[in-house]
Amino acid sequence: METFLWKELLDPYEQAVLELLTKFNNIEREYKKKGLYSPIESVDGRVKSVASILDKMQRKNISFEDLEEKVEDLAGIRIICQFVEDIDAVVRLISRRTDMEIREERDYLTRQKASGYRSFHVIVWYTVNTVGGPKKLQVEIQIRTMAMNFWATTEHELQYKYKGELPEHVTRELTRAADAVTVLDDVMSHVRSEIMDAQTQSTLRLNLVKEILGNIEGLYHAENKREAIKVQKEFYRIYQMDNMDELERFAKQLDILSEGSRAQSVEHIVRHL
Ligand code: 0O2
Repeated sequence: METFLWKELLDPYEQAVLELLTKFNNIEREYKKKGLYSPIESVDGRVKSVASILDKMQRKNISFEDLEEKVEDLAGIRIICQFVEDIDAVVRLISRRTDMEIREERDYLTRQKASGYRSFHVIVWYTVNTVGGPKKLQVEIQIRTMAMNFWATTEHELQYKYKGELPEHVTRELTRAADAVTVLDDVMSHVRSEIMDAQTQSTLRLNLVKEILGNIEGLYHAENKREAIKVQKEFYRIYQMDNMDELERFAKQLDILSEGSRAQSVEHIVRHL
């Protein structure tokens, strides 16, 4: 039998995971920068270990020739959401992208697995550009809530501990826990709009503070040090009031002041040309 070059096979998958992690993290950042609620809470990714690939090949009777086609999760991305509703938003987001093409969707939310497992899987085609040219490969994206992830991680560990032969009492407890997860996600859905509101407010506040600090720094560099120190003192006072309206009013006034200061700087430069 020929030597099987695992590293050669898995390197493009490693690249795909790294690229997709960056892309999904950027989506999250973009939402937050705009002061919007992000349906993506966190992202994780991995290339399947050789041991786990071999196990799956054996379990499903997959040959080395069929490996890349039939083991669809050589590259795996896991997207964690806060609420069940966000899962749908993430799937829609993926379907609109031009850099990945959905091959298959597996809905284990409406069709929960017998184990109690709930998650939404999307298998996508994704192209990586390697030094050897472009390579189109499959990536499995698992999308689930934090509660579903807690259950799946625990169950996975227990499966490992008991080598896939879970004792009856453990299976029973896992079923109870899976039901509790469904209830928890359902309850959380009811407070979703309130939590989303709180998060949007907090992001808006963070962005506003960033803008204010940027303007104060601008004033300082525009030869207006004394003014900048005065404004900064006033900012600390307003900040302590913990009142968003006051903070917004202050930011608007500072904007006007900064505009004026910028105009003066330009005038100053023009005069000295
Ligand atoms: P690992 O270690 O996570 O890579 P199957 O035939 O059900 O085993 P299939 O047909 O490859 O799996 O596709 P499916 O059902 O979409 O499952 C792919 C992955 O989903 C699994 O990969 C798990 O990560 C996760 N998953 C599926 N079912 C369960 C479950 O009952 N419990 C937990 N904890 N995870 C599950 P692997 O290769 O099995 O494992």
